[in-house]
Amino acid sequence: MSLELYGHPFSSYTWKALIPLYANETPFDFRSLNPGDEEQGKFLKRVHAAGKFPVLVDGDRTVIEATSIIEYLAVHHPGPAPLIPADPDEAITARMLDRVFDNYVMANMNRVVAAYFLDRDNPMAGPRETPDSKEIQAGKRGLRQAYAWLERWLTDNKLPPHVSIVTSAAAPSLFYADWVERIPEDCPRLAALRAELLALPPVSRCVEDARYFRPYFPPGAPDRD
Ligand SMILES: N[C@@H](CCC(=O)N[C@@H](CS)C(=O)NCC(=O)O)C(=O)O
Repeated sequence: MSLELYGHPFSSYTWKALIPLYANETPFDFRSLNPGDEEQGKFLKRVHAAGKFPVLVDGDRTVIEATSIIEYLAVHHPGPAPLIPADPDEAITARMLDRVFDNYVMANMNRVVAAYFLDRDNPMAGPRETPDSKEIQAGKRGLRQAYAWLERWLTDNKLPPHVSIVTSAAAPSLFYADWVERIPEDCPRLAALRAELLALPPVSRCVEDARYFRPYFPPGAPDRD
């Protein structure tokens, strides 16, 4: 039975699971979720601890959380792209960066986006009349702090040269984060990394498949990328 990935083409965490699947040309069926679909909502509430996506189903095994999905693919559906470095010490660094991109880039980007929703935890509740400017400023401040840390890290270190858990976390988080708070000129290495990531075929495939949904980006999508 083929793998199934439940997600949405415009969702950053869905990209995080799609990038390793595309990079390794792993056969799978994409189950695109429709926001507001009651049946799908029930499914997500049943299988995910917070009703979120992506969700990977492999026969009778269900895996939630994008990081764990990548770990699962590395073990059970390996391919030419070594998603987790074989060297245990390099693997620690890869997992550390995965946490940095999720917790400080993706989370702060999402904080800004959520400031446009009536209920920050429920995008389906609709838009606020006026976005929460305190939340927007806090998210942007967090992004600038994360950018500065990443720039310093990239000055002294190199990323794994292949598509890995780091690429999968970095590409969607930097793609959308730069839309809400532009990577500043004093972070040239980080800006270059974002451009390199967007040029990778598995990443550009996600970008293209999501293009249609850009008008729905709550803070407004810029006319680039
Ligand atoms: N920690 C989760 C986060 C997943 C997540 O936040 N997914 C978003 C889409 S990008 C979602 O499900 N949003 C809908 C909702 O929260 O109801 C992961 O790593 O997979």
